[in-house]
Amino acid sequence: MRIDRLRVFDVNLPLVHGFETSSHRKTGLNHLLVEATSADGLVGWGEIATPSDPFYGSETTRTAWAIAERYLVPAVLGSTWEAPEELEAAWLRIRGHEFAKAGFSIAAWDLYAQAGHRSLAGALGGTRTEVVAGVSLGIEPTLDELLTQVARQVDAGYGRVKLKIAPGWDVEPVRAVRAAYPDLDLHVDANGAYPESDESTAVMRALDAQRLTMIEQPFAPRDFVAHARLQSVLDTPICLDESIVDVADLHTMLALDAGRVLNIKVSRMGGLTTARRAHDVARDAGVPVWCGGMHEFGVGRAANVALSSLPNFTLPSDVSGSDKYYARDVIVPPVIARDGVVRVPTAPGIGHDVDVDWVLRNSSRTLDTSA
Ligand code: OSB
Ligand code: MG
Repeated sequence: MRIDRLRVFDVNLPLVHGFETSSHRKTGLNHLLVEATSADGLVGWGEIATPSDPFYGSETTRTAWAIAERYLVPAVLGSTWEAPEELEAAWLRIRGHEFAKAGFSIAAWDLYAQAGHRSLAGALGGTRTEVVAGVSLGIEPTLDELLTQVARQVDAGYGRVKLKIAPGWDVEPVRAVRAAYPDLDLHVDANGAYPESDESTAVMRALDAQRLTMIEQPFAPRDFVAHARLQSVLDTPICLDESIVDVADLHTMLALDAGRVLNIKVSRMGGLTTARRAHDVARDAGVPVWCGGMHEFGVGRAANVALSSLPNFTLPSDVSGSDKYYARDVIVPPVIARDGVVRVPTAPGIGHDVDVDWVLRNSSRTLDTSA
């Protein structure tokens, strides 16, 4: 395989419903789409689903664009490879910038699957024909508005709901949702917003009594020891998200018992190869995983669906239907969830067509490079 042409599109789409986390609120997303054309005319797609601001991780849309233009496009263009991990070796010496790398990794995997006449899920080793989707709900201005959002998603058929929490918006909203839905598969995500303190421990113990499936990333990403100390006094599993950017981080989590569930994000782990490796390591350690989302457009969302078809993705993934986020997605058909379940495509590659006209109409700039 050789990639002879790369295009990177700087795409903006408005969100159907604004989303607030512990760090900030957003009403639209600005992701980069990567189109890779092989020497024999196959076209693969990837997505760089970085937030615009460096509040989730250190990357931004602008840093991703700069790294893509200066390092990743030159590394990828014209190089010859058999399997995606060989192509990824071309950027091994670039430290960090996992979201930027993930966009090129997904495009390479899409090409690789198409060349083998296989679905992306099949190429990755996926075994499920459908995956269970959950929704992630942001912080709402009032409890009533939160309950309205939960009701909307439960009525739409989703059986798992994750609530964003932050200091001042935690025990009370969780109790309210739990009281209204005693049997709902419910969990919380703090995005690292809590300091390690007696007060935070008291909040987490109160949440521990709410029968949550997990408490995601309560403390700062690099603070594995704080997570281990908290896990030792909680029954509810801690799930790590931001803390785990490579397989070494996962080994640290396992060695310290700093978490008992892993959220695998293709973007955060620098692409599908590392994401799959993390799945295997977690499986061997008996740690369940699920696929987290970054509000991906359809290209990244389709990659998440394919990854979620691997056997150890035993918890619902953030692969809700495109319509939860976007009035019109960049792929045709969009990702569709019925009764909270998404079918895994069987067509070659990501299994959806990219609506290039819609991509172009929503792009503020395009990088177009040929070998
Ligand atoms: O922590 O999972 C997170 C979105 C932006 C930044 C961080 C996170 C999220 C989500 C999105 O929760 C979930 C989704 O894509 O449905
Ligand atoms: Mg998270």
